Amino acid sequence: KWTDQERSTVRAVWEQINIDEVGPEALARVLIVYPWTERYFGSLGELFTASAVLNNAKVAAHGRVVLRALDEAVKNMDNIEDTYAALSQLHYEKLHVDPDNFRLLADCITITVACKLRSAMGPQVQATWQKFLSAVVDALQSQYH
Ligand code: ZNH
Repeated sequence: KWTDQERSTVRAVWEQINIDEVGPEALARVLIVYPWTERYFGSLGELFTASAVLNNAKVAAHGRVVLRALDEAVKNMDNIEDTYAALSQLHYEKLHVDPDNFRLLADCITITVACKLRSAMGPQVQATWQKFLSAVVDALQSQYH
């Protein structure tokens, strides 16, 4: 389902991503733009303002966890669904995350990456990257029923 071109594009984008930067920034962005996502992070503290979100160490730490998990998908592009089966189940059964939020976060990841790669992320690269994240989103939803 992936062409060689798509595989190498996803790998090339991934190699340029600094997890410690993109993870915290993307998660902060989703919390700022879609404030209702805060409800899942009751333990994060008081995220009332953008600067509170951006300066929250737990947001940063969790952002890194989420981005690190993407590495698994990059390494298992042909089997993303199985790779994330347990993670999907966790979000469904235990965390009760509304699955619509996965796409919101995926979009925030793309925006954050685009802001860093700039011209290196042309339309073709962006389309392939979004197709990849779309497969990730589908996989995270796979155990919802
Ligand atoms: Zn999530 C958790 C991944 C999205 C919410 N996550 C988590 C983890 C991981 C993840 C890896 C850890 C697990 C364990 O510990 O075992 N996520 C992820 C990914 C994604 C996501 C990859 C996409 C892309 N999440 C999400 C969203 C949300 C969430 C969208 C909401 C809104 N998560 C969450 C929570 C948690 C998690 C709440 C838990 C945290 C703590 O720490 O507690």
